[in-house]
Amino acid sequence: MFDKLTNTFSDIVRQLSGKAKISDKNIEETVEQIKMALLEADVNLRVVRRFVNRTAEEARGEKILTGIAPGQQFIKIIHDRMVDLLGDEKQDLVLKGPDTQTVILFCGLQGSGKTTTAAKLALRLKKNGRRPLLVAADLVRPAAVEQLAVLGRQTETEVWREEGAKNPVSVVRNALAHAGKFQFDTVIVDTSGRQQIDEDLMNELLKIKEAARPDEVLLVADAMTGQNAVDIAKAFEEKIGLTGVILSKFDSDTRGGAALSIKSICGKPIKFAGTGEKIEDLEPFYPERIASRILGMGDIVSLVEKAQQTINQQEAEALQLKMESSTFTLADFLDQFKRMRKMGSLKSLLEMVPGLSGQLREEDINENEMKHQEAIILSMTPVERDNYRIIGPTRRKRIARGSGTSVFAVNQLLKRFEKARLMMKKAAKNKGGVLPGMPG
Ligand SMILES: Nc1nc2c(ncn2[C@@H]2O[C@H](COP(=O)(O)OP(=O)(O)O)[C@@H](O)[C@H]2O)c(=O)[nH]1
Ligand SMILES: [Mg+2]
Repeated sequence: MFDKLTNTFSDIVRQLSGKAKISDKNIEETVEQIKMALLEADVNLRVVRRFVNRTAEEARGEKILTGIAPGQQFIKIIHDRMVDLLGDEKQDLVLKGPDTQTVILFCGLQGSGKTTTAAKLALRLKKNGRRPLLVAADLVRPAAVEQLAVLGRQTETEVWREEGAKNPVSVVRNALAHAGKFQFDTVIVDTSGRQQIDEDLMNELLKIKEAARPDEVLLVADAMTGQNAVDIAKAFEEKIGLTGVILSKFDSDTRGGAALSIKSICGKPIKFAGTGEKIEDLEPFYPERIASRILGMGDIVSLVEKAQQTINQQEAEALQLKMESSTFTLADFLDQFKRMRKMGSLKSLLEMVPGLSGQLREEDINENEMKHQEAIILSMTPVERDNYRIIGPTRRKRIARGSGTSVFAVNQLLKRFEKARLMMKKAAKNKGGVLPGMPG
């Protein structure tokens, strides 16, 4: 799933991540690439349009954060839009307390995976300490009841079945009574499907729904059918009313369009994804994780997030001004060290920046050394911090002693500071992003 999409997005991410400047032309070109990729992945046209429009709009309006490469900020925007598309937050099932029954109704077309998924969910709930009862209410397909019985044995879940029954509504009523009497806390109803959506199916489902008063109405949609799955979801939502979707066959080699369109088109969240034929193959659907996977770039996103949390916008702007007017002092340098620390371990931070870690010498990512450098600056007087040029040999000796380091270390720090100053001046000129406090 998503292989091709991931390839395209990885390319886009690679192109953007190094960019020190994002022009309107970059934005146009990128959203055009995204558009093509999404359409090719069979994402609904309306969804694609909305996606690229919002992404471009946000990218144009974004304030450039000092300390973060604009390219990376743009990637973060794409990522966030993608998370939105997939459903924002992970949606849990509504599960009620132990003294009452939670009823979960499964629906969907024939072969979409209802029966298998019902059993998978029962197994999952059992592992979470619940006591589910499976109900065989598919009386249309001859072997359906037997199929559920087999799955019930496999998952050690009791199955409510009625030999020779004709009316699924009465089967469901009896099952509910049984569940109440024997303290099952979750009742999972498997229903029949059809080759395609028809009146009979919808009427039967509506009757079952009326009798079961379900807490969850889950549509099992086959991811392999792409756009068709989206249309089906929309139809079921309109006729029956859903609380969520389970996307089955997520393990298949499909283009992912269904996953990316369903939430926007039918308005209901994907709650689980079926990831294989085995009974354990059901996973909660995490929009965040899947978006990162599609973009192949979870690391950049967490980097930008971390920086956004840490760098106060005002601070950043003040710094930008300083960089531009080259009044960047040792005191600012010290601030930057502190900020880096706040952002977490320097090493882990740098490892998240593609292409950067390789360029750094070991001494640059030595955190111990960073502490020494902080100590050196702390041993300077405010006047010295303001104007590094006055720090001659005598002062260097004093600072070395005060900070418990050596004159050599003080010399090195000053050299590095000069280099950083230079680099920042350059970066400020083209509004480029350098990591705050990155010694050259
Ligand atoms: N690979 C894969 N196959 C699945 C998945 N879910 C269901 N299937 C298969 O799809 C077929 C139809 O499933 P079934 O539960 O009988 O569908 P139903 O007619 O909707 O009840 C079966 O062969 C299942 O093994 C899944 O997540 N991945
Ligand atoms: Mg079935």
